[in-house]
Amino acid sequence: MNRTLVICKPDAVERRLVGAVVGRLEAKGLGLVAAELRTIDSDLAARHYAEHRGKAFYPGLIDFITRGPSLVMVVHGPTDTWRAVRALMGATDPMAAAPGTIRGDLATLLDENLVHGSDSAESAQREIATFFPGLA
Ligand code: 3AN
Repeated sequence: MNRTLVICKPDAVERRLVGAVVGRLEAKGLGLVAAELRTIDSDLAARHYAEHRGKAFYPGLIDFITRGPSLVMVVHGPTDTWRAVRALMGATDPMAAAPGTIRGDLATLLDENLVHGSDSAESAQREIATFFPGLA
């Protein structure tokens, strides 16, 4: 799978870090296929985060991702693009994320960790279809 879904979440837009995130993807050599500034509604958020439903942090996660615009993107690369994006993002918890990664360099909070990237080829395919049905 040479495409993956990336979201610069509302905290990235609020903190004016969208350019830094896109810059890191582009500096790596990945390209944009689609990009849209969009406020994710609660239906779409529930579909996207279905795997976390029922967890203690789920309501906060939905409130957060819907609180303002996100930059939703499809990114392409030579192969396994999702893997390259995950490496650039760093660990889910920014305090554990390695320096040099987006989260390691630019974030501190687990629930405001700037970016989302699909975590497998299957997730990439599903998430691209969810956010950009015309591209699937
Ligand atoms: P990632 O964003 O690295 O793919 P996921 O899919 O496990 O991580 O989690 C989605 C989002 O849910 C995370 N970005 C984070 O904001 C939130 N999250 C995950 N685990 C926790 C947790 N234990 N406590 C609070 N928020 C969490």
